[in-house]
Amino acid sequence: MSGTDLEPSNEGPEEGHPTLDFHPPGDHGSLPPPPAFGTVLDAPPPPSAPYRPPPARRTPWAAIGFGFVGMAGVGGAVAFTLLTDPDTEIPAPPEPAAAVVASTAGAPPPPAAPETIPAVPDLGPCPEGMVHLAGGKFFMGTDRDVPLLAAAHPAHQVEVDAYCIDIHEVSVDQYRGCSTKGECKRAYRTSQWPRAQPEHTEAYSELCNERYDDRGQHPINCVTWQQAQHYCQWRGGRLPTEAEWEFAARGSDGRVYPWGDTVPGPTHMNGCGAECRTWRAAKALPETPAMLHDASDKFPGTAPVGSFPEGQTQWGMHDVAGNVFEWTTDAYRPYPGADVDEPADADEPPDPEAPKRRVIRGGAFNSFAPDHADPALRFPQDEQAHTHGIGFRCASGVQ
Ligand SMILES: [Ca+2]
Repeated sequence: MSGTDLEPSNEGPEEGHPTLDFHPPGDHGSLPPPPAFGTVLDAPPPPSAPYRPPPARRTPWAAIGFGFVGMAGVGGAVAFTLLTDPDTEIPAPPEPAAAVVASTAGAPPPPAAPETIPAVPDLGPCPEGMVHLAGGKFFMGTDRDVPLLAAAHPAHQVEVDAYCIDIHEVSVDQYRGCSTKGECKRAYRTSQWPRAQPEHTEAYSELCNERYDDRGQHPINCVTWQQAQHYCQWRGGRLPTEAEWEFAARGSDGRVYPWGDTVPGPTHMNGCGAECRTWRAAKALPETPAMLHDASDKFPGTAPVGSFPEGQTQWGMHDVAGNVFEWTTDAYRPYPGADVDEPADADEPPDPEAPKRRVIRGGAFNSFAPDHADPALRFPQDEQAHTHGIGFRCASGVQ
């Protein structure tokens, strides 16, 4: 994942909980740190990284009148219900993808998930910049016997209702549209997380995009869960639930990656390729234990959103895998039947005011293994953390 986060802890993986030994963006005790912005890199920006502006606005955000509290409550309740509904014994095949998307605008259904042909986002009844998903059933999580995915065990059937979700990760310019008006707190210029070492914090803070004036189209990062949630509320929405995020990334057809079954390459996502190793060497950092691929994706740090069109989802969402991890609204809770010894932050804590760990999804620019691109990947991160490897996208109910 992001070089900093999904790296194993300094102590190494603990037996029985291999997945949870990886920390979300911010930790870099032993693994490949993410490329830093502002650093002289060996590779120039990719030529084919044009930011594709969202389709024509159909419905103004303000007109949605979406009540965050109500929606969050419903979404949370739905997610909780789904996550506590042990359907692990239902090995039935997922519902056909056709049941997922439906356009109320009469537009034709999206293409059958071609892996290289960019999909045309279906706005449906959603605001500008968001795609409409009609909802459907899918198997959330995975049964793949991969340590990195242990927290995503087991796969269990979940059904989500219709919702809208951002086509792109929220950009620096978009976030500043709120923070410069005093409506949102400015993003941090330092990267911080619970187990961050001082020397790491200093190095990785270079990656906080708020520091730069020429990163407007890059994803905003170094924001806490509350900052992300507040921004989405300001727009009239909320952060997506885990179930909504994974459904949007994978759909119902059981594909392995957001774009299909093709193993991640340098044109699918902003992950950790050769450019990652070069950057680390230039920083005199420990060599990354692995690379997503041997080629360079040309971005040792974040890339402008929408720079990897081949990696978009069947419904036209970009950067679901890679670039930055994304906050979801849910507090961490092991899936029913999961063999992990982790507390469920979704449960009522002894101290109601105590910060919870929220689930982050999607991997980041320092993701060094194909499994990081599996939509089932999930990590708990302290909601007060603000790291270089975590950004977000917003969701909302359908008007
Ligand atoms: Ca992402």
